Amino acid sequence: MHVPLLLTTLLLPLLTTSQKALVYPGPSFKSASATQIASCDRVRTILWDGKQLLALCPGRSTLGQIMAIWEDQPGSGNWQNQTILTQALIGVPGQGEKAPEGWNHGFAFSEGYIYMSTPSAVTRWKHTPGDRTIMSPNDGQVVVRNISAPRDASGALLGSTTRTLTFHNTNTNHLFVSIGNVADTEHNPYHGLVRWFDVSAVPEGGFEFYSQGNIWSDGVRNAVGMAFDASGNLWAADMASDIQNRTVDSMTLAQSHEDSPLDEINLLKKDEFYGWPWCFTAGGTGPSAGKQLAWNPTNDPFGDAWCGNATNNEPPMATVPAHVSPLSMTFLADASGCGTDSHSFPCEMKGDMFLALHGSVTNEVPKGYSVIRVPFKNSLPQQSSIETIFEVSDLVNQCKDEGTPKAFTKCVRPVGLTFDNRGRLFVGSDSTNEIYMVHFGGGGSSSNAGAAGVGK
Ligand SMILES: *[C@@H]1O[C@H](CO)[C@@H](O)[C@H](O)[C@H]1NC(C)=O
Ligand SMILES: *[C@@H]1O[C@H](CO)[C@@H](O)[C@H](O)[C@H]1NC(C)=O
Ligand SMILES: *[C@@H]1O[C@H](CO)[C@@H](O)[C@H](O)[C@H]1NC(C)=O
Ligand SMILES: *[C@@H]1O[C@H](CO)[C@@H](O)[C@H](O)[C@H]1NC(C)=O
Ligand SMILES: [Ca+2]
Repeated sequence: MHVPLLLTTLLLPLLTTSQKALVYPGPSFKSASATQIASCDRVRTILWDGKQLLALCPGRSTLGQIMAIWEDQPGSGNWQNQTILTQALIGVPGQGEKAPEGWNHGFAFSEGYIYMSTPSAVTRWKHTPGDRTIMSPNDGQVVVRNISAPRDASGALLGSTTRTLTFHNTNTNHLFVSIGNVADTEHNPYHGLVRWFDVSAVPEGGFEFYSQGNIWSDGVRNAVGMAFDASGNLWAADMASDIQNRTVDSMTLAQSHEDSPLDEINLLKKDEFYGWPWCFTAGGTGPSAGKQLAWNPTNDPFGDAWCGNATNNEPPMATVPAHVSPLSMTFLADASGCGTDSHSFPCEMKGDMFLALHGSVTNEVPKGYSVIRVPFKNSLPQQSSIETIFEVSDLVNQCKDEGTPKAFTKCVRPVGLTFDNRGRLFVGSDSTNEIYMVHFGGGGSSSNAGAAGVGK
């Protein structure tokens, strides 16, 4: 089932004299172009509230912020911005006084509230589309509390700490919260799953995550990119384990790590199990490629036969290469305004999934560092038609992190992803603090729209 991602040829950015070169090498495109519209400290998630963009920027040390970004006239290209909420780091009683938490990724808007998550809680603030009034940090209401966020003896958080938030497309009070793993080997009721809450009636002090959250899907190792499609199906991009404790197709752990295990695009069905911590999707080109295998084939009953049986372990609907880290997912929806003008993504892409791949940090040859389109047909992803929309140019020569030899983190690392209502795609890069507008049909250029220089 695994077909390698089709990579586009690298195109160097074409700069006209009126455009400034980007501080970091800009992305290149197959059939789109991009403009930097704002900068925001460690931007992670971007959403469209119906009238403007909102960016969640956790910051690097002290203050997280929510930034509103809008055009003075729709389509003018004259971008404005305003920070509407800031958050100091929060000490969690009994846990996090030493290493306090802040917003780190989860961000959603529904029914008059914006929702943000920390590793331990989900909190909401009232918000009206287009409103840019500065809000008080004290006006937040806790919606979900006591999400299991274990810490080591020094107080540092263990395991996956993002809690992705998304709302059902029609049941707009149904909040879905994804929590990743702590250990790669242990199954427990607190981690590696998606729970949901009806936030039309929030109990005093918020829902207790474990006892008052409804399980939607289990065995999902670390679903950070997560979104509903227009048919009401919940999709999640699951980052597979970095460990590989077995030989696959005669290759040892070290030999197969480059291509295996694959990161997964899963259709999350109610009450289904997705394999963590026992199963993974083999990559590579050998006879096992695309198969569901067990990390430990002698771990009765969770061996290869168990993992390969879809009654026990739902296989992914599509895959992306090993370790690329799909951190954000969005769809070109009816409300996304395809075909509005010559910059819009075309309507033949309506219903398609777009994924931000943050990029690998353990592969010899870096992979990801791009935004891809996953075409959908009859409500299902079409593996063989996956294409790159936006990718870092000259990654290998210019983007290497000297301290971490397998990380290529000095350039753009796509993480936030949303469409507006004019068919334009917006991409946030947490490594460079940049927010890009990607419009279709430009043909391989990128520019800086005069936003403040980026820094690291
Ligand atoms: C906010 O917008 C103004 C006007 O376009 C621009 O000069 C400034 O750099 C922007 N600031 C950020 C943080 O993006
Ligand atoms: C918080 O969750 C843990 C499990 O992670 C549970 O044991 C504990 O009772 C919960 N605490 C409260 C106050 O609900
Ligand atoms: C790895 O394999 C060994 C023996 O084959 C087993 O003891 C261990 O639990 C396995 N680890 C995982 C993560 O499955
Ligand atoms: C798959 O698992 C189910 C449930 O354990 C079992 O009933 C079924 O026979 C299995 N299918 C195969 C092909 O082994
Ligand atoms: Ca799986």
